[in-house]
Amino acid sequence: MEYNFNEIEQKWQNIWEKTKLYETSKEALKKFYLLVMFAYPSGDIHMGHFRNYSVADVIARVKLMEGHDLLFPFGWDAFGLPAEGAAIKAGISPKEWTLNNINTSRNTLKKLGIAFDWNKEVTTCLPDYYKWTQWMFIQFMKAGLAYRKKAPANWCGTCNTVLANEQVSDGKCWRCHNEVDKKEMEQWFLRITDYSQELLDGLDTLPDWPENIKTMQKNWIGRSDGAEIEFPIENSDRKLSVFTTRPDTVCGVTFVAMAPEHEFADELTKGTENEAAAAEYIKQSRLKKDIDRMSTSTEKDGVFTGRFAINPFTGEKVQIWIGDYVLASYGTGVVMGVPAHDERDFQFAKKYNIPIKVVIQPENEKLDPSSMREAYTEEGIMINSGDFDGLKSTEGITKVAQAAEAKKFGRKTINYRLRDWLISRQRYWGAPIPVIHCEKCGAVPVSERDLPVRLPEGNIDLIPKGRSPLADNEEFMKAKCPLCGGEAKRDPDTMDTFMCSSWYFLRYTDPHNKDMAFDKEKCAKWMPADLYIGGAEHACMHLIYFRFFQKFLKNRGFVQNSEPAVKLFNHGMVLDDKGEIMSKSKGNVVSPVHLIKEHGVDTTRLAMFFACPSDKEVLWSDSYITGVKRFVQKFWQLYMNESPEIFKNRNKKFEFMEVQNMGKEEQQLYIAVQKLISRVKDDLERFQYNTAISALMEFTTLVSDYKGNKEVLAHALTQAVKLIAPLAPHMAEELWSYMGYQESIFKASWPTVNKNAFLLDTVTIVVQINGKVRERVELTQDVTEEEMKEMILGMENLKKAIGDKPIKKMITVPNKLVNIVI
Ligand code: ANZ
Ligand code: ZN
Ligand code: ZN
Repeated sequence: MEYNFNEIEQKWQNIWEKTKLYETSKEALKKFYLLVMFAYPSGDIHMGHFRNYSVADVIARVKLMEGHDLLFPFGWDAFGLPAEGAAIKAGISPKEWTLNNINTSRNTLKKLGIAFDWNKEVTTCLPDYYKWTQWMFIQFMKAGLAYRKKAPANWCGTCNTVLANEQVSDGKCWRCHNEVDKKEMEQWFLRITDYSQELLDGLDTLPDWPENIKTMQKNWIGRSDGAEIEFPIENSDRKLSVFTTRPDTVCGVTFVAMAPEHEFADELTKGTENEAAAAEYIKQSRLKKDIDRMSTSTEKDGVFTGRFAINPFTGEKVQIWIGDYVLASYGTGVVMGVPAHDERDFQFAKKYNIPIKVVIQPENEKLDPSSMREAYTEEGIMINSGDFDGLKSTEGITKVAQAAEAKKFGRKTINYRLRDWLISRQRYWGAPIPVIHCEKCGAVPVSERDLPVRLPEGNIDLIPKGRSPLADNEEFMKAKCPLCGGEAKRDPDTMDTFMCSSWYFLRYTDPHNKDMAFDKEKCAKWMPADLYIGGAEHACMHLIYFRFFQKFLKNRGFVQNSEPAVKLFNHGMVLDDKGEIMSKSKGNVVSPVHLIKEHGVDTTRLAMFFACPSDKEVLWSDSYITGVKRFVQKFWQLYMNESPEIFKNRNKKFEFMEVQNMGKEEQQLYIAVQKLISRVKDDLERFQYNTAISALMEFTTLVSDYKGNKEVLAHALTQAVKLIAPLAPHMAEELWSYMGYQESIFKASWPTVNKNAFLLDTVTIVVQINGKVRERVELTQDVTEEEMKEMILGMENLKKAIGDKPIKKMITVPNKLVNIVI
């Protein structure tokens, strides 16, 4: 009576499909929206996908058994560069390549038995989807949140396209890991910075998001509270405005430094003897990378402008420098240099012999500028600061900012590190930007009824040339201006694919709508997602962008919630047996397909779950299968050993009295079942599937040895099969039908614990006085230490034995022993 997974798994997958078991109900009365990050179809499904989607599948099945209306959809993040690479290499179109991969992957996912509602599938590269991505872009335009700007953009020469800031880490491209350069280009930006504060505030409303993700987002948004202070320029009516988080140090300013890109930089040096040197310096530093410019380890250099600024607080004259450690795009692009209290300023001053003036004194040390080795950046007491002397520096921050404001040469300000989102890509395989450029009217959005702007198919030369392949497609480029009707040109660029993935979860709620991106009511029924499962690598990209879209759409009245997902769970990665991340580009991908052929879906997924908790990395090795396979067979056998007859009375509920009066063996099994229910439920909720499986394994051994009556056995087996159902759905269905049920086990109710049974779960506790055994007491398991002490000290013969001698201490070993020292 072997568990014949081949036949059984196929059989149930067919039945599930035929009975539409996973089709989302229309009611959404007790809704649960389970969202998994959709997939990039780069080939077939690999172990990483298999793990993530199976982890989610367990929750989906629990939710079904809890009686929820479940929305558990899937889709494809189908635009993007790899399709172009493959197309150039293999000579098939990006569309064909992508759709082939989608078909293969979908088939595999179906074989893996994941409970997706395939009716809800979305594919971002198809016109019925990208039409609405374009519509989204137009909404941003209408709201004034999409704008065009010529700006130095992050340029990846390998991918031949620009990148958003979020897509560059440590100066490298997120996709190909090659170094990123700068290139001046006209680009579309979305004004995500308008949402900096909302994006930050929202994080505080998400207690069920992992702390590390929230911290990463906070740092990425990077709010800095500080002040702007204006320094008049000597012999000029202009002023240099600086942004500082330390206004308390303003009297220690000994120079002002501006970014080489600053608009005054050229002008300031005109006619001074430093003009030529400054011009050369400006040219050189524009070539440098931001990452090198910002780093504290590289040497800071700069050039003196020959000009001076006046410190508005002290009237002191300070040199104006151009220094490329000052970034043009942050704050005002100018810093007040306080060498005594800022490390970069310190290094700069040392290098160029600029004076150092101490204005913050530590409590028990006297700083001497001539012997300082590094800046003193901590708090302290203000000195050399006129009226502010004696104040704590922390108070000084506010006081100085207030004073600047009162005297009208400054104000409190908040700066964010977050930059606007650059969304133009000079690539073919993306959603065309729905804009027409007219010489008379400028950049005009395509009218909504003309959407989608279709991506041309057929003969497109994809070999990268540094501009969009669409730019050379005359037929595509030619357009009529929607405003004046004149000859005009389309925007040749496509949108960052992160645009497509920023709203797919909304489309799932109404995926077939031809007239709208989604119906507001339908969306409101399901949103927000109750649980979002996906990788942590998206912390500062997708997971910020999708929150931004949601907030924007909320402000425009299209959605009701301001956060898209209530709870976020990051699953761990699957690594190969050498500890490397499995990825197609590394060529170390293990396919789940051969595993399920050989061992079945249920065994493979149990093995994967059993390896470790779902948020941890798993080093995959086929050896995990062996142990689990034995367990599956043993579990199966428990049921096969019994005739289906014993399940006749399977729905029996046991009253407390009945349990109390059972034989010892029956009672033990009954209590073990209750414990199992409580443990498995708890473990699954915390994504600790591994310990849930151990509990089921222990339980299986217990039942194998059980020789008591069949009524309690039937109860035990009925509960156990329900508990294993989310983890091993095919086997559970087969056993359920063996037990005589007509309907799917996923329509059965999720077990509840009979907690009363725990009252019968006693242990014998040995009570000692000064190390000598005096008494044995029966107590219910797991009473607290306090309860245990109280009960024991209340016992008559122990009271007598202790008499009036004071108790020095009580040593307790839970569920075993109490020693009273008198
Ligand atoms: C004077 C000062 C004195 C500063 C001191 C710090 C310590 P965060 O916290 O990251 O916002 N800064 C301002 N604009 C800059 C720019 N465009 N490029 C490079 N650095 C810039 O950092 C704010 C601090 O970074 C500001 O406060 C400024 O230096 C510098 F004892 O002003 B501070
Ligand atoms: Zn790249
Ligand atoms: Zn026009």
